[in-house]
Amino acid sequence: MNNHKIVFVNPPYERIAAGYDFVKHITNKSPSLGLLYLAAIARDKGYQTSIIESDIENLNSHQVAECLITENPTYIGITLFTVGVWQAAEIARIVKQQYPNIIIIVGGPHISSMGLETIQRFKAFDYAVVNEGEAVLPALLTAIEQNDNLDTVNGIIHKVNNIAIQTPPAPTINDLDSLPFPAWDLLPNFPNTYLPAIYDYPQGPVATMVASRGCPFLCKFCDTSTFGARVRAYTPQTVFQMMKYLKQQYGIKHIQFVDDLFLASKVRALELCDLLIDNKLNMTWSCTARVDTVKPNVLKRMKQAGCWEISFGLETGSNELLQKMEKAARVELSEQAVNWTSDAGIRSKGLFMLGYPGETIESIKLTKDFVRRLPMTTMNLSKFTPYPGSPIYKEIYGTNIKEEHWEKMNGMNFVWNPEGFSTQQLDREYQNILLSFYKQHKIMSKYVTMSLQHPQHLIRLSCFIWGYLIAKTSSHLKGAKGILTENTETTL
Ligand code: B12
Ligand code: SF4
Repeated sequence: MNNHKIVFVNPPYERIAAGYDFVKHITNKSPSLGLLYLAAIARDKGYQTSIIESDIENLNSHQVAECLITENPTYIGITLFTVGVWQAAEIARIVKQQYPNIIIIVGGPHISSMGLETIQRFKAFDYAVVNEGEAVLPALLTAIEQNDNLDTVNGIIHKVNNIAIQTPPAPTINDLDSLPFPAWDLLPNFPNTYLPAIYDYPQGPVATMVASRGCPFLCKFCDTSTFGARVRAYTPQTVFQMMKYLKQQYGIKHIQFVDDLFLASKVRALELCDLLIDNKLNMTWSCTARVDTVKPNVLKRMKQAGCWEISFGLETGSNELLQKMEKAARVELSEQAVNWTSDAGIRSKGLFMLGYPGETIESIKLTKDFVRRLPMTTMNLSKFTPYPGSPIYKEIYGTNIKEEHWEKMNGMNFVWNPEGFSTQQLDREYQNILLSFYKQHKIMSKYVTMSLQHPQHLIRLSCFIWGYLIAKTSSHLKGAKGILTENTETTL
């Protein structure tokens, strides 16, 4: 053990849009897996390590700063999604006011795409780690402690005379099996308070895992900067061992794989299925998949191995828009994949997007028809957001950093509108698409059945309905005709 303390922070951020408070009862409460890996590495290197999960622990930025001031660690490591940058900067500012010598290091998806601009802009962030952190963070800490030349540490951003300087990228980690297991034991109240969205698992407790990193595709709305294009994977044996560990150590019953491309290799996926079946692990799990990677024989085996739900990035019912997004999939292929999944007895969750450049009244209509045709159990609709790091960001904003939009970049706000649409119009269509799916009799009865099967779901569902009714009434009283948003200006 060395004398240094490091506290990792997942900062608070607005998960939802104004007027949608009730949604928090059904949203995902997953911890930052990235911080769990980094905490495990730091602990192995002898650092005293802890984690603050601000939202899940219900802490605002001032409360997080207070905890950090009480702890007074040598280092603070903050993970940054674009949506969390401002609040993280506020935490860093308050901490630095009290203890200017605490070293604040940031990393995460936002830094992998916009690190240099962010470090230059926010003075309280001392260093940044770009892309994967497991090898670079210890190298940075050693260099700081030994007063080495920081230019020799690849994959970081540091400051010289207040000018941010980025060193060449560090190599990606090839052998995922060499990493320690994420430090779930450092999470406050794990696993009980880390539940995903209400209907995303049959039975808790739940944990998230990755079986691979990286994605070679370039869908224009997607930010793949952290892990890059090369897919690297755990061996199926290690994935199995990790699942078994979670079950034995914490009683985890359901795993959510959050890889970009869980089915990148069918051989690996089938090998994992065989291990799960042969060893009767008896856990359920869910994953994401591209529609062009599923086949009936693989789906059948996945079902036998406990696969409960697959999330597909279906995006829209318009082939023209899919083409504009540079998605390889087409509507017909998506339909086939969801049908095969349903035939195999696995639930499908469709991930859709509204307001992508080129969206028209016609494409919205195609999406409404499409969602009603598909045998999905759940659909998520996000409001198109040009995230830094996505190819579309550069097309829309060029090299501008557009920081005033960052706090709204959670998929629940329209920060950019396609030609011919006001935000209010898009918000109305947003509700219409969701309602055209969820108001179907077959879907409502599925949800009633699921709620009756799991009392935990029933409690959260009641909170959601109660909140929804209050929000809807208040929206009517304010003259917004039931549109659940307080932010009706057109933001361009
Ligand atoms: C699981 C997941 C979630 C989960 C959990 C989020 C969480 N707190 O980690 C949930 C469902 C809650 C979620 C929500 C959102 N997500 Co999300 N999510 C993912 C997903 C699929 C995997 C993340 C993951 O666990 N990766 C594995 C771990 C090991 O990697 P990691 O966390 O990035 O950490 C590594 C490095 O980034 C770095 N690092 C990270 N933090 C730090 C800190 C320090 C100090 C250092 C040194 C290094 C470092 O080192 C880590 C280890 O190598 C990614 C896609 C992807 N491929 O990453 C999208 C992704 C991160 N999500 C994204 C977005 C936009 C969101 C939302 C904002 C909106 C939305 N529509 O979903 C919301 C809400 C924001 C939030 N913070 O919760 C974008 C982020 C883009 C951006 N620039 O902000 C991504 C990249 C998707 C995409 N391709 O566009 N998400
Ligand atoms: S949407 Fe999926 S397939 Fe497309 S680039 Fe992102 S992670 Fe890869």
